[in-house]
Amino acid sequence: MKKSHVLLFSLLLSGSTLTSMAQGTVTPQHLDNPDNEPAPVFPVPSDRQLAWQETEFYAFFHYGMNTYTNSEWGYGNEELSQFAPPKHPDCEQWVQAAKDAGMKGGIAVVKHHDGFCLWPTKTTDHNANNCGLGFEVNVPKAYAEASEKLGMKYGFYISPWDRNSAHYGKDTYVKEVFLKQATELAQYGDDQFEMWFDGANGGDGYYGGEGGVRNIDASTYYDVPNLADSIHKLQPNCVMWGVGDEARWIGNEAGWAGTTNWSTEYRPSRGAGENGSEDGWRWFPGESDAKGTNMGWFWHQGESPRSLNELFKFYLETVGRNATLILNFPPNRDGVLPEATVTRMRELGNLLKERLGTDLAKNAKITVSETRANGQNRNYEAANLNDENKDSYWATNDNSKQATITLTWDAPINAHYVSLMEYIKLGQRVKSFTIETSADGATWTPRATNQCTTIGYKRIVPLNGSTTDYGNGYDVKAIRITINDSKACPLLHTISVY
Ligand code: FUL
Repeated sequence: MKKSHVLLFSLLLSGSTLTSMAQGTVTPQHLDNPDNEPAPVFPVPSDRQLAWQETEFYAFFHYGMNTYTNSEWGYGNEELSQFAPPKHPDCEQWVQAAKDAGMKGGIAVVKHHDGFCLWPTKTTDHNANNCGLGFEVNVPKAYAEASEKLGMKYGFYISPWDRNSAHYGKDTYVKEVFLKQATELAQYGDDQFEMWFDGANGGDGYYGGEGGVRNIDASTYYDVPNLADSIHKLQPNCVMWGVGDEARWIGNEAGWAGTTNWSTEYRPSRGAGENGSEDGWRWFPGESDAKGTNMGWFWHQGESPRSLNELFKFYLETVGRNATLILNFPPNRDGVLPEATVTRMRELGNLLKERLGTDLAKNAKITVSETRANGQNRNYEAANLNDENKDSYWATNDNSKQATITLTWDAPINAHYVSLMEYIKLGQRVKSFTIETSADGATWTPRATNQCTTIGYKRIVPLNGSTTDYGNGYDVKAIRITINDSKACPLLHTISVY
């Protein structure tokens, strides 16, 4: 900086300090930070990742050629005439069931590894519109329209691996087939929230009749930068899952994330991602994909939905552990979800409402050990924790990494769960916390010990430590949350008690 600039800068600085002194205000008046906002802890999520995370719980619908051939991975040589729905698949029924299950959206599979496409694509003849059905098949169109009508988020699964295409494994596949298909799909609806790019890449297949094994290097082959650009131009809020590298695979397909789960990561997309990495250099939040039924991803004769208790456990161990949950329910050969599935999904929605629908923290008085100094247009008070505004938050001053938050009720409440949400816009911070309950407001009992590490976007802690046994809850007058350690001053925007 030139000497004259330094002088001007210090004059400005002292000017502003003088102003605040003259006005007698106790609020720090930083030139560059009038609201006294905490500095971010990097990495932080993009706007797209933030909006995606709020989807929390959504459906997966595996439907396609496999539905009719009783398989999970078609080879790519299936006869087109095998695909035989009696009428256009009833996407609105799927989306309605997802809504009734308490989900906020869903992903429809429109091309699986067999390369069979469920829309009138220009890229291949291996598609549902060459099956002689007598009606047009356009699942992405019908699915996006149904979702928009019912106020649900939507997106599509398009398999990068294509066992039908003669081009697979060559450059022409990426340029002439895959990128074009993804771009075609990006035209459906105005606001897709996620595109699912599966990790299964290469192996044997029909490959236009040539057969054999084709291997690719997934980290370079799919030209992800170009793919991402093309999709984001049309769908700016669309997170590119998996191969697209904007959200990570939790890695077990069994409906659970670690009790410690960072949304930050330094490792690549593949493999176990249940915990993330505390020192990760990029924001790479976890999504858990799981089957809601007892057989495959696709529909099979004789399948049944998982028990309500199992599904609720999945929810607590994913959404309740800073991951999203994409739960699969396969439509059958009539292109509809079977009755038993629809019923179970509705039961799940009801159970979620019953157990996590009434937030008792709304009527609590909240006190905290420390409150960050107010800014001009922002305060960091405890009341922000139960004000239903996700953009207001409680914070401590910069140098405090520990704090306590106490909720008290005039009359005792019966509590099963405590839910905490960090203000992740400024990074994930909390490393360890404790929850205690008190029946009389004087003596305290620690709950769910050894589980309370990270928080992240959302953490739901069962007070009895169990994700399977609902129990009788605890009659309490007060609940105390102690943040024991944090990367920087902790920022929470919501506390809920159920
Ligand atoms: C896997 C695929 O190979 C399965 O068939 C299924 O689509 C699942 C969700 O992802 O990797």
